[in-house]
Amino acid sequence: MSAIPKEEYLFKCTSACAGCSSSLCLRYVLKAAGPDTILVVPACCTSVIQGMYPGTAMNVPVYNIAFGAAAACASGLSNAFEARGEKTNVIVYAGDGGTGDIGIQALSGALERGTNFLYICYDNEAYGNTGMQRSGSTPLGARTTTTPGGKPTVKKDLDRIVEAHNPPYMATACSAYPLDLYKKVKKALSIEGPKFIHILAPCPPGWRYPAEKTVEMGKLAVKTGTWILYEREFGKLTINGPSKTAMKKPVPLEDYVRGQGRFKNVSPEIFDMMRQQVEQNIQRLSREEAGVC
Ligand SMILES: Cc1ncc(C[n+]2csc(CCOP(=O)(O)OP(=O)(O)O)c2C)c(N)n1
Ligand code: SF4
Ligand SMILES: [Mg+2]
Repeated sequence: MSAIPKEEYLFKCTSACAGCSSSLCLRYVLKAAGPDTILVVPACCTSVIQGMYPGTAMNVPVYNIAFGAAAACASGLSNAFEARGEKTNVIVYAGDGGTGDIGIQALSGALERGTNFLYICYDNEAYGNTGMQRSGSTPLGARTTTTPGGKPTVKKDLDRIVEAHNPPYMATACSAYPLDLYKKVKKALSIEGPKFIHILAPCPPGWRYPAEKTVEMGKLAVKTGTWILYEREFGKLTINGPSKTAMKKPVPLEDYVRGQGRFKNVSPEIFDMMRQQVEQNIQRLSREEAGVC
């Protein structure tokens, strides 16, 4: 495994909030992908972070596209590069709203057509760019500007929707484990066809925790089993490093929940439902890895 390259493709001093983990992830994604890459970015925090024309924080070309159209745009680019006999990485970097809600139709189409691209969803569990409204990815009980009493429904299971399309490679990652993310992007780009990586990206203003706790928050998501790191290669599931330990002996969920203002005042009933959901996910993925599902 080669060391992470020193070259930077996302420059310093962007307009990201202090402690923004999605911009940190993008930095590692681009280091893994290298200069022969085009990034497709729909409306989301990243389209602000990239800077305002004629300035830019990006050292690769970026195609900004309408909120729901990233995967369709990437399909066209991928086909165009193929027709010209050029090998360029086509990577979508989109938020959870642009992926699991408004962009799901375009994503489904591109996966089904077998588009040769990498789709990365960085999941801050809300519509961050427009002021932290709830998205389908917002977890049960979380307060957002449109769910001031806590979200009454559970987080949409985007990964199972993607899995139903049988892509050759899909994985989860978390900003608190950048080397794991880096390796997954490298691997994904070495495989032909549609690839999908879902990154949990803690967001200080959205989750309401101090900026300096952003790495700790990601680690707690994984250690409590709330977010499970895995890869599914040609249908075969592998649970990755830190999640192996977490799934056998998870840290109490309270440790993750109590550090976030968005979960303030969650009732004991909702908290029980959150815990049950974590346990169910752990069991489901453990069974799948063991081949007993
Ligand atoms: C059709 C359409 N509806 C609404 C918007 C406004 N809008 C821009 S970004 C955004 C939220 C994006 O949320 P997400 O995809 O989760 O990315 P994040 O901002 O959290 O990074 C919304 C609602 C838009 N640009 N286009
Ligand atoms: S709102 Fe969240 S995801 Fe968006 S720039 Fe700020 S920290 Fe990053
Ligand atoms: Mg979001």
